[in-house]
Amino acid sequence: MKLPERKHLSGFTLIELMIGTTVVAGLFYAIATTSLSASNTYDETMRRARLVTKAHKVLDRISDEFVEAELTTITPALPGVGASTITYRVPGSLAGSVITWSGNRTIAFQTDAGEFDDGIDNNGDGRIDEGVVLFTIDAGLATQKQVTLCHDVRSLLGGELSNLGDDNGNLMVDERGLVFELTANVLTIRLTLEDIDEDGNTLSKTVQTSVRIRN
Ligand SMILES: [Ca+2]
Ligand SMILES: [Ca+2]
Ligand SMILES: [Ca+2]
Ligand SMILES: [Ca+2]
Repeated sequence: MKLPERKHLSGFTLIELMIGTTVVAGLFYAIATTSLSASNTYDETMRRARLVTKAHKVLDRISDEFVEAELTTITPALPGVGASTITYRVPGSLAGSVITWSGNRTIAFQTDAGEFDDGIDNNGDGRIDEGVVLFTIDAGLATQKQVTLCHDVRSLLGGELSNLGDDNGNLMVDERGLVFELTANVLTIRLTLEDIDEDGNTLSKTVQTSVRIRN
């Protein structure tokens, strides 16, 4: 008696199923990784844009001060010397033909609250020796007023390391994240801001502008 032939079953073998599952899982992984990478790139681009916008707003505010400032009152006045503090005066009232000048004004890098210039993150915000841009009106007088124009200023200008050398090639050694440089009647202002995301990644951007001082 002839046994009935075994009917061939269509479908997948176990090995085929395993291979198929692996391929699909790999595809999902590739898609997820690509999406995550694109998302991270987008986030970083947005962070950079926000940091640059913030830095330019501060530079615009500082530049406004020097539209009125008198060249001869600006210190430091030595060409090619960068400083993290600048002092100047602006015209006050006019009595007859005599101009009364304002008290001294200063714009300066100052180490942020709770932070010390010691190479350590004292205030636990993830930044080391970070500073603020401090604007002072009537410096040293009873009428003195101070306004913080910006936080998150990097301890040193972009590309600079604390090593007694000029790492970024601008002829200044270990310069601060805020630098003023006066050459003839052109004032150049450089500012480096830094941002830290929730994973502790640091991002910094440096912007600069130049202002022609009237003389
Ligand atoms: Ca800090
Ligand atoms: Ca510190
Ligand atoms: Ca250096
Ligand atoms: Ca330098």
